[in-house]
Amino acid sequence: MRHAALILLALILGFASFSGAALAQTATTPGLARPHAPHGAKVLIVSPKNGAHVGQDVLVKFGVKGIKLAPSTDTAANTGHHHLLIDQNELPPLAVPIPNDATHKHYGKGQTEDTIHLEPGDHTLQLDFADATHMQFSPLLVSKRITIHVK
Ligand SMILES: [Cu+2]
Repeated sequence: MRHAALILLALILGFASFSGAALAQTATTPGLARPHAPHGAKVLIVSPKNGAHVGQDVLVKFGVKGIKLAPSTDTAANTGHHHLLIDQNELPPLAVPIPNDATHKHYGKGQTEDTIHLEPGDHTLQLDFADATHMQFSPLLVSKRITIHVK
């Protein structure tokens, strides 16, 4: 009897925390949802290589596997475009579109490379793949964050 009461209590508490979490999620989710990444999809910086010494004009080549590269006008599922994060220690917030500025560059035409200009010194580069609404995938489709040395 006592055992059954404990089980009932556990069920009630479990339900309460579940609905609490659902409420919290509703409160923080804006209009846009994160797209689901296909299993095995991958994003990588083809060049430059991590640790490379380069000039101030750097040709960055973007790679993607297992998901279709498309312009941001294409809203089909399992498509997206590259974003290059420059000198960012953290990814942009996941609940909103990736910001569009000099250190969060969007390649909404479906580009596969760009030449960027950097000041001398060390810089980091990371690719962050996102859908037509610039929302990051779940799970994330990001490259390794590489460091390059600009002469
Ligand atoms: Cu974008």
